[in-house]
Amino acid sequence: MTDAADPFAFTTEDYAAGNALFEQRWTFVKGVVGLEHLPPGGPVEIAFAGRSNVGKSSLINALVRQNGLARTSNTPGRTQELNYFVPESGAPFLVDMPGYGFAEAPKDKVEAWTTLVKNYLAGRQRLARVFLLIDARHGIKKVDADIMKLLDEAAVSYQAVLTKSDKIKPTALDALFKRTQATLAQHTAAYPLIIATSSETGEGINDLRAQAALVTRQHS
Ligand SMILES: Nc1nc2c(ncn2[C@@H]2O[C@H](COP(=O)(O)OP(=O)(O)O)[C@@H](O)[C@H]2O)c(=O)[nH]1
Ligand SMILES: [Mg+2]
Repeated sequence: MTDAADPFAFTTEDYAAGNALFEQRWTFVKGVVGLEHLPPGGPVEIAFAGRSNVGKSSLINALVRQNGLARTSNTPGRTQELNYFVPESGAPFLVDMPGYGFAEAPKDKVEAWTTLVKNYLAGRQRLARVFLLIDARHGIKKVDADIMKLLDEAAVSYQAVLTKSDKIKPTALDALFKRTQATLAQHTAAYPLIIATSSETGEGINDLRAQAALVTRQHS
């Protein structure tokens, strides 16, 4: 997916750092229901954002090789907190977020966790990168575009991560890749590299590990 001429290509060292980061034992720190409960400033944070059911929790489990660390579900809207995970080394925090764009839960609940997500994303000083998960079958939706706008305005670096790549044909994935690239080029805070992943097959997981390690190093 990347070649030697690509300034965003990962090096052997990046992959090694990614492996080392995720070979450690990761643990759950806490679930946060309101901004006042956020851990006080500390390690750099990397957040996993995206629509309900896009595969946020599954991706975290794939990265840490610990099924069940982050709770996954077939029922959209199950995660209603910011869930913090930490490796033995103490950094970074990975933050599993409630999904947005899920309309079937009670309205007041949806509003509460949408507010939490937005306030966290726009106002968290230690937040170094948002992995913005996009379902490879669906592409960028209006709710994603709204979040991208919010992140642009808050100048928070975000990076598109395509999920469930095992569910579509390579040609379709290629087309989505190009479409997503064109869209991201118009967004000021979007990091240019897109990573396609599958928590089922492991595609892109080592790239994402390398990326997380790079972000952590750059912000520590
Ligand atoms: N085929 C496939 N299914 C996935 C993948 N990632 C997640 N899923 C499924 O999608 C559903 C939602 O996943 P989950 O991680 O709970 O999504 P979240 O709501 O964004 O945290 C679950 O049934 C997962 O098994 C993937 O890479 N490939
Ligand atoms: Mg989840």
